Amino acid sequence: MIYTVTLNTAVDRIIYLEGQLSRKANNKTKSVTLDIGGKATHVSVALSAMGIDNVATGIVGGQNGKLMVELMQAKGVTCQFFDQPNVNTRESIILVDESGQGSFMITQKGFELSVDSINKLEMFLDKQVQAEDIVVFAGSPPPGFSLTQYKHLLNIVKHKQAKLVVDASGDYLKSALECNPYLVKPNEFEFQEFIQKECNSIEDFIIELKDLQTTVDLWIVSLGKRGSIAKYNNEVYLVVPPLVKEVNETGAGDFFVSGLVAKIHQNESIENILLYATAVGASKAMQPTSSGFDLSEVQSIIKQIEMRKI
Ligand code: TA6
Repeated sequence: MIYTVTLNTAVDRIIYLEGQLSRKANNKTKSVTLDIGGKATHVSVALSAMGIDNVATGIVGGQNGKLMVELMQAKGVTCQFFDQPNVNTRESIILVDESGQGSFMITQKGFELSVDSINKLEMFLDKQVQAEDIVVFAGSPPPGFSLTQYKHLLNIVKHKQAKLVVDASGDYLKSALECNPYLVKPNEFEFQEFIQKECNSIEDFIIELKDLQTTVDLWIVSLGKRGSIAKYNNEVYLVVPPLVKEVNETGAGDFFVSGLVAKIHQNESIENILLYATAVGASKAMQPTSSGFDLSEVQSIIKQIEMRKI
């Protein structure tokens, strides 16, 4: 089974604007829509659309939490979220203008998890997760969630001999690495923060990733529309997607992770894992919403991807 864990759930308020967003101007909205936010939630949405069984878990609260779960269930996701009383799942604001230059994302911090919520989640993972399952932790943990608590949660999964997939940044990424994850996927900014060096070109990223001493099976640095660099079994791959018409790239990284997880689950080759994930991520960027992607686009995008071992 695949489990996805979102510690800091969110509802995305996507605001579509007329023209290009500019300062000191009256920026007019065209329309506003609410969609599923948070990161691991998107992984579940994509896996369910691919027909791959999975369970989405995490902590929700209030009206926003209820809405997020309803939106996920409407997309066929099996949800096992724990409801925390007297709090509301946060809202993330996504601004999409007509400049064709990508979206703006503004996120709230979210609510602190109660001891009761954390216990429920820990007990759930401890009871359900079995050897060879895949468990995905993606997104920023909520305020007050300590590194010790984070590691404790990850170690529950690790002790079950399940595959741990982590999409986190900063100190949470460092803590995750102490739990021997199977896969980590920092983006270019998170990776530079991690290595504490600036990378000014794709070659710089390749050099740094090649030099990295790591016990992680699959390290991937995502570079947005420039693609990604992956290190697997000491081999390094550069994967470059075709230029697609980017409408709203919010969540493209989450959908990329879903493609990785789907093909890891199906025991595919590393090449197929990377090609599929890249196409799913690119397909997401072509959609206006946070949780939309078109499976029928994936095969044609795969044919246009350039991938080479370096
Ligand atoms: O990757 C996009 C997204 O999942 C949005 O839907 C938004 O809710 C946000 O990321 C949450 O990110 P965070 O790192 O704050 O958990």
